[in-house]
Amino acid sequence: MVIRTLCHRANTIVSDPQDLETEKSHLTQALKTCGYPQWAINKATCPKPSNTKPSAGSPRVYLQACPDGWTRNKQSCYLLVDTPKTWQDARDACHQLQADLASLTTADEQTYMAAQVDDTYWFGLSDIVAEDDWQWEDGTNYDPTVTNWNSNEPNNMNDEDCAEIGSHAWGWNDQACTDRNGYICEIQTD
Ligand SMILES: [Ca+2]
Ligand SMILES: [Ca+2]
Ligand SMILES: [Ca+2]
Repeated sequence: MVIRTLCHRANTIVSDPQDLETEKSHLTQALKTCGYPQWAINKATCPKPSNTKPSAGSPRVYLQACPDGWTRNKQSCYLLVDTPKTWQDARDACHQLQADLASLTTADEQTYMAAQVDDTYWFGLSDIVAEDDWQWEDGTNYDPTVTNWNSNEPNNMNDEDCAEIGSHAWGWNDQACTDRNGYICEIQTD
């Protein structure tokens, strides 16, 4: 920190050589006082004040945190949005956030989300393409033994093709895709 501060000062100094020599000896003395060994002072280089490209091959930093306002469970971040939208508009809204409607594909994920919701939300499951051929938005194969449908659902009453969570018992119901619900977006991390 001391080096950075002093380097910043050094970068901003425009003066004659004698002043610079005097400044250098002051700075060197200040660094010694702070406990920096001489070799560290000699090796210290000041970053250029202008933009400098990161060197090629520098290690990539993986951010483990979810975006602000999102919640994490295992390898996923979730956002519950209360603004009512049709299922397709909700899917588009998640895409705008670089996310997808949530695919609740495991028992753990289904239990987790059941505990999160206190209202009805769309998630990423539909049989829009072909009746009773349920498909997850993230491409996971639909396993009818790993679901959380409420009893007697999905019933396709009056042609319901989109899945909502949070209707009675916090389980799932198939609902008309043109109805308006809040929705759950998911970002998978790794
Ligand atoms: Ca998921
Ligand atoms: Ca259906
Ligand atoms: Ca239904």
